Amino acid sequence: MGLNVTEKILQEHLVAGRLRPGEEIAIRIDQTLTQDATGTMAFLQFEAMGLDRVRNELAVSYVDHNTIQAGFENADDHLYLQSVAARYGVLFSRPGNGICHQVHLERLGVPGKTLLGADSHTPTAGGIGMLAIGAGGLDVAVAMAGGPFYLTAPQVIRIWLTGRLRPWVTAKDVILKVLERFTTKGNVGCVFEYDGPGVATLDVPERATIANMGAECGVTTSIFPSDERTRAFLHAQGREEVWREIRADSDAEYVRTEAIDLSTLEPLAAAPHSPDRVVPVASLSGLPVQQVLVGSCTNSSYRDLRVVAEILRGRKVHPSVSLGVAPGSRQVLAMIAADGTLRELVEAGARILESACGFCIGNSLSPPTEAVSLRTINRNFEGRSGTPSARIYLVSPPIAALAAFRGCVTDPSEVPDVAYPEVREPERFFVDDSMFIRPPEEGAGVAVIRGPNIGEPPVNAPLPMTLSGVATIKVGDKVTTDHIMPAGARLKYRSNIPAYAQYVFEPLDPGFAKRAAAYRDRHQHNFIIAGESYGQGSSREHAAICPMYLGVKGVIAKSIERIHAANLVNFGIVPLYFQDPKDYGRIEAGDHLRIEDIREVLERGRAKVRLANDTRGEEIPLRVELTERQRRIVLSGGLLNTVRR
Ligand code: MIC
Ligand code: SF4
Repeated sequence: MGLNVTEKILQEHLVAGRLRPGEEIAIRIDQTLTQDATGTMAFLQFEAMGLDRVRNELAVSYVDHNTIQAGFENADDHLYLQSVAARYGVLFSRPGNGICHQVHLERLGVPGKTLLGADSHTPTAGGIGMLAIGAGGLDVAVAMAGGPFYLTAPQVIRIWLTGRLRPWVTAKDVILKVLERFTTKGNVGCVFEYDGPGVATLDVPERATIANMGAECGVTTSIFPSDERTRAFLHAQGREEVWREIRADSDAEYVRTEAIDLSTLEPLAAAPHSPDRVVPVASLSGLPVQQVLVGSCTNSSYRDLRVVAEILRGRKVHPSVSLGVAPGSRQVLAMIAADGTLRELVEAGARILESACGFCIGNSLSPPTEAVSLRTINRNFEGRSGTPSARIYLVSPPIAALAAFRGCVTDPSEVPDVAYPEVREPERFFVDDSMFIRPPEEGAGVAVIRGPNIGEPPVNAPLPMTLSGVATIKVGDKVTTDHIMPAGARLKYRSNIPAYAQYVFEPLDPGFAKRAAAYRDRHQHNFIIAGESYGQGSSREHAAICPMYLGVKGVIAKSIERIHAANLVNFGIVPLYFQDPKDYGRIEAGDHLRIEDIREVLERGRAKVRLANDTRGEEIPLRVELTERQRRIVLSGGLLNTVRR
């Protein structure tokens, strides 16, 4: 039987298990990436493992998230990251070099290799045929230590592309179409593999946009074949030597095929407050817009910015709109500066922003109260922009550009006088790797700099015999890690768990942290009760570490997203599932809950456990979905405890 691209790469990297969908496998990780918001914790954990040097092929530490530096905290993190990179043999990408995913695609990604990144959008590198997976920082620390990465052998879904995109329709609309069909939930354990004659019509930056935002569906990763266009991209980046062809065999099998005819797509938008609330742009036509932001790891390539500049050439940003543009990397910035694109943007009235995540993570440019903001980013969760009442729509760069000068959402059919710009892929990208700092051959003598913001990774005690405490919070469906552990203004506490833990569930229940800490101090365990698809979105393991710090011992949910479930295990919190989703209605916040024999259940590998709701005098059956390895981790109170041993 032939293999698909995903299976080929997994096969080459398999160190344990069998490639049968649903079974746990372990793979060797070639490259790792971390960014500053997840990286400080990942490196503190790496240090706790007591090794002298990273052991994987290439470890890169990017600084791109917390570049606002209001207060000393971010700058302290950067110094720590730079020094710890030199100490342990990690390539350091300085602030200003760009957003990790964009830069990795340009300068370091290699078709056919594996990449594990402490960021949910790591699959961006699937645009060049790399098997790139997002994970929590601790899993990445283990990979840097040379350990394998454990995952469920995926169900590979083929997305079969035919036709060619029409003018005004872009890669963003392809992935929005995918989101419309698959939604943000129910795709755990799947991989999207793109194939078909339409693939060759898309260049690498377009493929990267599609692979990037597959993260919103919750899939393990998305991947494109590595073909002649991949080769052309790598050639233009001056690194054709890393190219190799990787295609699915003609008799490869997939669990399912979903076809998309590119030529039938229209411009789409994701409406507030979820990336899967997909509507045609035409249906929003005329909606007044106060802010337009172009950037993020989804849409900040040279092509994306060129399209915006061409549409705006000779036009001015509408007086009621504030337009911001953030080039995804220093390479993109240098290129738009050299060819006049930057000047066109400035002449139109754009605010030029740093090559970093910036507004995408809500650390700046929050829109006004109740404003409509059109953004080319990937997530529009409520409040993520920093303005809870704002309505964020996710759109493509050309749709953003039209709104910027018109002042309202505009379907291209309404402006026949505006020509759709044809942008050619550059034959040569601007290449200058001087913003990467290479580690010295020998790091033992390098001092690691720890400012007052750099804490210790918290340790957890082994799982108690009995869990007994309170349903401290009950939340609904699709609660994201932005709800659990807000970023934006709170992001600067990422290296300081006691400080950051004060904000757990802040957007949903600002009293949660105090309540949970009080129960913890009275030796009560905290439980979180959740609906479907709990922990969507980012990979931030702080959404597990900080609850752990507050004494959360169990999450009882209808379903939990992949990265978050792994993070809970890594920090010794037991993920449990309602056997009957209707039982969700049999627990209310404040109920007293008890699981008598949790240790025994895990030790014996049992798949079921009974939860006593003492407040109501009822018993609720729950499912345990942990592998043998995960049971051991939870029993010992988290991965760091087992790794140390
Ligand atoms: C995000 O887009 O939510 C982030 C910020 O990049 C996160 C990582 C983090 O929380 O640091 C992600 O996507 O994993
Ligand atoms: Fe940065 Fe936004 Fe991409 Fe996350 S989604 S890596 S915050 S640009």
